[in-house]
Amino acid sequence: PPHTETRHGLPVVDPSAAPAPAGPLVLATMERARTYGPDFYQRFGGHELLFAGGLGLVTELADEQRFAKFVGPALVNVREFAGDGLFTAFNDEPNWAKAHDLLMPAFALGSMRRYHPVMLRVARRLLTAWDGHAAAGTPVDVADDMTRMTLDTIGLAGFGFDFGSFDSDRPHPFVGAMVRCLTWAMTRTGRPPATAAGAADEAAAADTAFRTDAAYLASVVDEVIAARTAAPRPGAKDRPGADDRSDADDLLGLMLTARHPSDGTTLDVENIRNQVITFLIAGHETTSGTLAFALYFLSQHPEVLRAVRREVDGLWGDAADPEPTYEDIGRLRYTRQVLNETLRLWPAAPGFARQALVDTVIGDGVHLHAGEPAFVSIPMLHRDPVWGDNPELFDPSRFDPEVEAARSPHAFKPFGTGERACIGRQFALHEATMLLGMLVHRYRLIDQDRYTLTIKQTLTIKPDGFTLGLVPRTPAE
Ligand code: MNH
Repeated sequence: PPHTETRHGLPVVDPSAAPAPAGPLVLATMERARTYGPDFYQRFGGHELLFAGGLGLVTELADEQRFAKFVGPALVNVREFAGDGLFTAFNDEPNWAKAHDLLMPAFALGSMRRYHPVMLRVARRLLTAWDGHAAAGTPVDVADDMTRMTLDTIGLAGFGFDFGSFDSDRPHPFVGAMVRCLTWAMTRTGRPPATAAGAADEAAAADTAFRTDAAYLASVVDEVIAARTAAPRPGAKDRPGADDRSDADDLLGLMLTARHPSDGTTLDVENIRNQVITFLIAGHETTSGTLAFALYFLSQHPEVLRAVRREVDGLWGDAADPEPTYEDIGRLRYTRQVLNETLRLWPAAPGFARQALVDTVIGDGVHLHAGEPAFVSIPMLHRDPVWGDNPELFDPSRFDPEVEAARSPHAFKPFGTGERACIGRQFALHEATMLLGMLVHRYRLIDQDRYTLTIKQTLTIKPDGFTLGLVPRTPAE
């Protein structure tokens, strides 16, 4: 590594001396880790933040006795539109534990049985759209269509609300407003000082645009809640946006009616609004990115694609329109390994932050004082030497059960860690495994533009400008 100052034996990277490479933040962090090593400090203004990407430090940061989630500057910015929703709540905010307890049952593995029919219904919307492209010989914009699918799925499965994303050539306006809000949250903290020429005006304009977008997101939330709480009246199911499901044990039903055993109260109105916005965003944005990356990897790895085909053909044979059952999804083991390997190389949410609860020492003499944050770079953790000497190679056999069992459980953290880890993991994996299986069963995926992977980052990452050609397949092919 280049000569630098050190702190507790780790390099201190000073952006004024070594400017961040241009491009997405996640790539800049990876580039730094390749230059200075997986663990380093980065100077920001007057302080230094630890970036951890090696298995040793990350294992210690995962210790819930000494560390907890840190709601850092970017998430504090997200609080401007998601408030004390689960993802952005502070650890000691009572609404976090309350909502966590009330909503956990909706995410237990068994609950996926309930969501399965809705997920299948939305997956079929995507197939219908893609059949049209296959017939017309036009390519599909992969990330856009994955976003349509996952947004409609969380809307219908969680809230009985239909975004109808496949009825339009443009993504639902919710998506654009959300992407701009997330980008605002990510970039707000690193803005040039207001004294720089034009900077104050630019910042004010960005904030005004943000307020407009945030108000729009809030209006969608109102619509979602109103569609449920408005007194049922004849023809209610014909209202735009309203779905015809009347049972109330989905996410929104729990939010509105479940009472916490400790004090018998439900979530308060403001918190429900924050949870709805949180789940509409967290429930689709990362799953769609993961699916888009998985299709990219499949298009580049014919031998892996063949293995997925063998698996889905074994279940569905040459059925023109298979009807995947809930149990089928658990049988798609190799398909799930493909998703895990995708999440290893390009974890859609590429980092999370931890905070020391006590003065402590990690690794080889790295002191952290109580309250001090550290940022975990998931893509670097997922390229640690524990993954072998060719970590860039896409190889789903890394997740063969016996291989996985022999590896540290801390080597793979695409869903974060500890009690603040992702609540929607089973939901995402069920939805994504089913869709990937159905797509591979139905189409040959043609990389007709010889796509080179480029990453686009909002807070989460996606392949940018990735398109595929589709040819209907007969399962013998
Ligand atoms: Mn999800 C937290 C990644 C799908 C809802 N999610 C997290 C965290 C990561 C994450 C990482 C922890 C962040 C942190 O420590 O600051 N989530 C993912 C990925 C996928 C995903 C990679 C898909 C693939 N997440 C989903 C889905 C839902 C969801 C689907 C909802 C249906 N996630 C959440 C919520 C939290 C979260 C809610 C916050 C949980 C908490 O803090 O209690």
